[in-house]
Amino acid sequence: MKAYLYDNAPGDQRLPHDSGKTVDVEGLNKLGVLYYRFPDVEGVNKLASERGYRNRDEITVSPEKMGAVYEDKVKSFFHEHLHEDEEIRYIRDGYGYFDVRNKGDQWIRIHLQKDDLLILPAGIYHRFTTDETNYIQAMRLFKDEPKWTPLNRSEDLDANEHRQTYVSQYLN
Ligand code: KMT
Ligand code: NI
Repeated sequence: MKAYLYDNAPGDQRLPHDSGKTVDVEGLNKLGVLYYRFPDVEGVNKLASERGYRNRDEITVSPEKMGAVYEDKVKSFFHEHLHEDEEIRYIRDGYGYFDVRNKGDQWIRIHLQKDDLLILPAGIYHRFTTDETNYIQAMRLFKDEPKWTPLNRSEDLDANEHRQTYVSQYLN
């Protein structure tokens, strides 16, 4: 895992966009973003049972797996959104970027690789993209029914109760 401020330069979303300004794990934690490294799935099982995550699936994002819709999928994952639940991803193979908004509404880019596990709190604005390798395999953890509904950023959404809870807990 490596995290840094996004440079906002033009160019493909899959390029590193590294401003050179590093963000450490503590900086992520202040935003409610939790990072773990689990070399085997035992650690994930323990975390899942502690947090009440009873279900999981695996997704592969790559042109090989997705075919013609790959480019569209990658673009859609990159729309800024939030969820009303935590988003937990455990990387099984490959690489990907999760971008999250910080206190000043700047993007922090988090580069994940195999064995990294990331928890995004409910209500945080974020987006995802593959990197230049165009390949990631990830485990998605969920409590009951999969509920991935992305709510795209808008002024109206700032009034959402999950957003408000997040803001009052982490951005004040
Ligand atoms: C997300 O939340 O955008 C995704 O699930 C993308 C694939 S998981 C690496
Ligand atoms: Ni999401």
